[in-house]
Order: sequence, then C-alpha cells, then structure tokens
Amino acid sequence: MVQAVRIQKDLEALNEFTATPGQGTTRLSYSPEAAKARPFIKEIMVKAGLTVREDALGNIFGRLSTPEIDHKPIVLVGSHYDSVPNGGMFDGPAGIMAGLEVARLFQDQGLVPQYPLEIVAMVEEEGTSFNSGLLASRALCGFLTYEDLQKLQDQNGLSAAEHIKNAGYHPEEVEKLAYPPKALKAFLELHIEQGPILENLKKDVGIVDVIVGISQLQVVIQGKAGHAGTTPMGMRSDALLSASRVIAAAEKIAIEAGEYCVATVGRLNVYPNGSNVIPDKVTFTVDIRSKFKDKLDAMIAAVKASVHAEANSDITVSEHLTLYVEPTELSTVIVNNFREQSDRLGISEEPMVSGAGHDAMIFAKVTDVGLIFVPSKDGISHHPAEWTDYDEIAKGVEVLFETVKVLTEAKGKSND
Ligand code: HGY
Ligand code: MN
Ligand code: MN
Repeated sequence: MVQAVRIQKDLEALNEFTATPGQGTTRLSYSPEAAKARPFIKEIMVKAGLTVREDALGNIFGRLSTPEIDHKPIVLVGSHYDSVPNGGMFDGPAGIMAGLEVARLFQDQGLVPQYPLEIVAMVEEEGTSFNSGLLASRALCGFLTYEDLQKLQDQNGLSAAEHIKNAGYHPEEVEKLAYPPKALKAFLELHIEQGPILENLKKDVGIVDVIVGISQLQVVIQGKAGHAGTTPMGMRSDALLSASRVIAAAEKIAIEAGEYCVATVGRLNVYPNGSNVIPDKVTFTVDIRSKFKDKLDAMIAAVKASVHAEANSDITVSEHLTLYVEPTELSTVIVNNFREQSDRLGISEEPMVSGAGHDAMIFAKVTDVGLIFVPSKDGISHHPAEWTDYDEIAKGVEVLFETVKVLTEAKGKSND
C-alpha cells in the first residue's frame, strides 16, 4: 500500500536544500543547494533497495534489476530536482519521490521486475540557469552536444560547460550519456498539474495525452547609454523602450493566436541599470508555447519580426532560440493503461493537455511515455505557495505503481 507519510518525509527533507528558506524553493542546478541535495537523494535510493549511480551531468539513477534481466530495456521513472527561483517544493521532486515510493513498494511486496526499473533524479529541467531547459532529458535521449553546453550561458556569460565543470562534473562527456536506441522500454513521470483543472473538476489524477510545444527566445537589444536629464527625447536610442514594445507585441501576438497559445517575458536584464541612465542594452527571454505546431511557429516568427522592427541606425538587435520542442503526443498504450488502472482502483481521472513542459516530452521522442498529474492547490506553481496534499500524491503513485508493475512484468518472489 502506498505510504503518503514516506513521500511526505522525503519531500520535506529534500526541501531543506533551498537557497531561500521561508521564501519558497530555490535549488538551481550546480548550486550549493543541489550539491547538498545529491547525497540525500542517493541515500534514500539506497534505502529503497536500489543500486545508485550518478552520471557526468549530476543525474542520479537508482536501479532495481537482476543479472538475468540486465540486458533488457529499462522502465525509467522520475523527474527533476532543480527548481525555478523561489518556486515550490513539489515541482519535480514529487515525481522523484513517486518513483522512490514505487521502488519501496517493490521492496515491501518482494516484487521482482522482469525488466530493469530505474528511478531518475534529473538536473536542469527548468532552464533557470542557462535559459534552456530539459537539459538532462535532452542529454539522456542524445539531443545535446558538448558544443551546446559550451554555447549556453548563464546571466554572467559563464557557459553551461564551465558551470558544470566548476561543480565537479564532466560536460565533455555529455554525448556519452544517452541511452542507446531501444534501451528504454518506457519513461513515466508523475508531476503536479501546476494549474487549476483537477482541483476545479475535483478529479484525483490527470492523464496527459499532449504536452504543448515550448520554445525560449533569447533577445538582445543594444542602444546607446546617455544622461537621463540632458539627452532630448528625440536624440535617444533607449534599449529598454525598444524592449518594452517587443514585450507588448508578444502579449498581443499570443492573445490573437487564441486558446492554448501563450507568451511570457519572465527574465529581463537592463544595463547599466542606473536610475538616471538611458538603458544601453537589454537582454530578455520570451517563452512561447502552443498546443499547435503551426501556431507555435507563427508566434515565434511574429515575435522575432517585432524584435527586428526595432532595429535602426542607432539600435541593433539579435535573437536566437535556446529551446524548441514541438507539441508532443504521449503513448496511447500508457495513457490507456493509466486509465485502466485508475478506473480499477476507483481513482477519478481526467484526460489533460499539459501547458507545462516536462522531461517526458523529450523521452517521448525515443520511447513510450506516460505523464500523470496530481492536483495543485489553487492551481499555483512556480511560487512558494505551490501545494499538493500528500494523500493526493499517493493516489497518483497508486496508478503509477500498477502501471510500472505491468511494464516491468513484475512477479512476486513466490511465483518465480
Ligand atoms: O516551464 C515549464 O513548463 C516547466 O515547469 N519547466
Ligand atoms: Mn517540473
Ligand atoms: Mn517547473
């Protein structure tokens, strides 16, 4: 029987590793908080009967297997342990602890998988560090190169590769991390919904069939600094004014694109950032998403056009995509299994589109993928008030556990 209290204990303990205690969870990849979290994650994986390894990026794997089945494709279950700044304690960790609880249930019930079961805690899903999320899953699925890590930069211009190296890991080995083709039988992720639907409909779990397409556009606008008092309005090349027109345009573009289309400017830096200095340079991100590929592409093109419309003899602009993942349909085999298990267990379920991006959308390019949501209180996420009751997580774990048993063709020790 799923034990919510074990999930609660692990989540509360992991949440101790935050740079902003009392102001939500801030655990960026390769931060001191992440470094403290790793031994804890490894320890609870070992206690759950798993064989633990860590890869060159700091992804942590717990494996339940036997020599007879070691060569067979893996059922991988997990999520990420990095966060957004001042985020919530469930976004990512709920999926890792769900996987761990499944492993403990195998241990409690003496279940022996006929396909290896791996629980994974992944780095850098959020993209907070280098404006390019889903980093671990892209590496594990073979879509990330060392060159990519050398090109991605943090806000101070330090490359992702240098960050990873400074944390004691090996970015130069990133291309060796990918699971070989067919090495995965399935990838399953439990995640908080991060929206209000399940709570409003009073449903226990969401079974995701589509994840919206997600993109991150990095924009740089270069103007000319000047004195705020002595420079006449007609003689300015104000980078922030240009950026503000692009930001307003992005909102209009998304509203006009209709349902399941969104655009967000969440990160913006102004240089030199003096209250009496005309902004010289502005860098900002535009997060553009849609359930429909054609609308996603059209919105990206329209936002890019609004950036270039700001260029003139005194203003230069540049933009490039740091992330682009098409809308992703998830495996009907696993969606149906989740539904069958939920119905059999008397757990109410709702078919859902995910407006949030997840590692699941990358794994869906190489294997069958299932994503199961549990409710978010008031639909809040990426915020300290993010909350999901542990009993609600436990219901999602019950469904996950049954599906993992099916996919691993688990047998009781008794009926060998
Ligand atoms: O941004 C997202 O959709 C996810 O929370 N990384
Ligand atoms: Mn997440
Ligand atoms: Mn998130």
